Amino acid sequence: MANLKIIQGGTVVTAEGETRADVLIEGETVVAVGLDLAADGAEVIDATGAYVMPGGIDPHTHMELPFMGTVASEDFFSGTSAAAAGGTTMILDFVIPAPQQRLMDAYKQWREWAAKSAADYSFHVAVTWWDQSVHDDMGTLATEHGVNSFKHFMAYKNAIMCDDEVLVNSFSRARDLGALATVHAENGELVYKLQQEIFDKGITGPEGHPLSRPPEVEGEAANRAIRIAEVLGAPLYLVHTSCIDALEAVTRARLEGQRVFAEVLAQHLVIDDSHYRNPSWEHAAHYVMSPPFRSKEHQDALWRGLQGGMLQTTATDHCCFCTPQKAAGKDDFRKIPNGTGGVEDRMSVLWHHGVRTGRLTPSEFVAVTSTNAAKIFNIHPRKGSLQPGADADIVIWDPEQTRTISKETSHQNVDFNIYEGMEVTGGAATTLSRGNVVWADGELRTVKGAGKHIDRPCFPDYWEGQTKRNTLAEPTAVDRG
Ligand code: URQ
Ligand code: ZN
Ligand code: ZN
Repeated sequence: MANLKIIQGGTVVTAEGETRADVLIEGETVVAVGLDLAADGAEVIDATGAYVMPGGIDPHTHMELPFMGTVASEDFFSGTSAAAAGGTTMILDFVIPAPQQRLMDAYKQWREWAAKSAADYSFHVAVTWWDQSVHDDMGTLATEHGVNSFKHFMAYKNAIMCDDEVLVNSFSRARDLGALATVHAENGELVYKLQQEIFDKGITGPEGHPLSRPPEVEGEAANRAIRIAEVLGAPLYLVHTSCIDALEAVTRARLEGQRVFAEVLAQHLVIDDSHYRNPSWEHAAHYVMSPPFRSKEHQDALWRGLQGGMLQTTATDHCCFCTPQKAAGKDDFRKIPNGTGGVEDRMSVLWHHGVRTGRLTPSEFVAVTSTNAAKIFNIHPRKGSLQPGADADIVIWDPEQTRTISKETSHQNVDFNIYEGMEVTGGAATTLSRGNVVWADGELRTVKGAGKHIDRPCFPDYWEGQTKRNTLAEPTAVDRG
């Protein structure tokens, strides 16, 4: 038998429940989960006193993203390595074509960048403009390259922002392909106008950023995207839902049976907007991301949304810019590259603030950090599960491991940590990527290029149950003789 490993003595936790069991791995694949497994000659990995869970899936990262005149400081190797140190074994990143750039050309570029990844990855592809070639490339990507999700930025006017015409064309195309439309929901026209007004008032520092993107701006876009998707019968996924206004739009739609999914970032659950008024410009600038951090009542609502199933996935939107890069906006907050890190800390932050507070059970933790994303993006049970036949992407989770998050001890390639000083209990003791140990004993053992691209098939049959707008009876012509 090929190289056998057995993870012994742990409590296996999946989205379905938890049980004392061992996990037998042959090569890159889980072959058995249970007790008294035949494991002659297997390497034993001791998990006594620990949980054994599917490795985390982060459905929203931006490694080495060219953005706002610079390039994110985390690349695909360092980013997937930092992820492994935190228990995450797969990322879903984004191909973001420039307007007028062929989607296929951008896709090939990102595939080249991602080849250095240490663990598995896949890509959402952004639609940032529209013509027949975009329509055609979406088809090629969906049928030949395992892309089943297409992203739309409703923010970032004069850059990658989609207007309603693009949304309508692209949502329809995604629906017809059996692919999922996803959105960054902020009204980019309102942001642009508010930025101008705030800057003209002489507010040039990072405190101007949240003022130009209030929750209403996200709520409007979330509702608009949801309504467009409803009329077209297109399933929809909202990334980084950050506020009550957007959560209410998602909740209304889901309660009416519309197929809408929503994601929340770990940082939006535990960090508030007070950082924007920090006396240090650099400190405040490192919290400039979009949507911005919100006041406390929004965090409480997001936790309730996560607990109540209105938010299904957690992510990080890991998009790092070092202090000198952030300084591009020293005199104008509109020029501060938007983005924060967190790919290494997501799972510990969610365990500490979610499971240890009683908000989430360990099974719910697995669902929102791994399994739900695998199901929504159609790679379950290969990913996001621990059943025989699954990839052996596994984290041995030490529920008592306590650490203080700091840029000094972080493996992320960025000179700031948004969770700096936060003490968290619960962390990855050992992480395996397709059966290979990539993190153990506090040491990274990642190998550049060992990660694989994961194809995500479309959902042809998925769309049959789509809700159409109730008033949209089947259109018929009038016979006027
Ligand atoms: O908007 C995004 O998701 C990318 C450009 C990362 N930056 C951010 O501020 N969220
Ligand atoms: Zn975004
Ligand atoms: Zn993003």
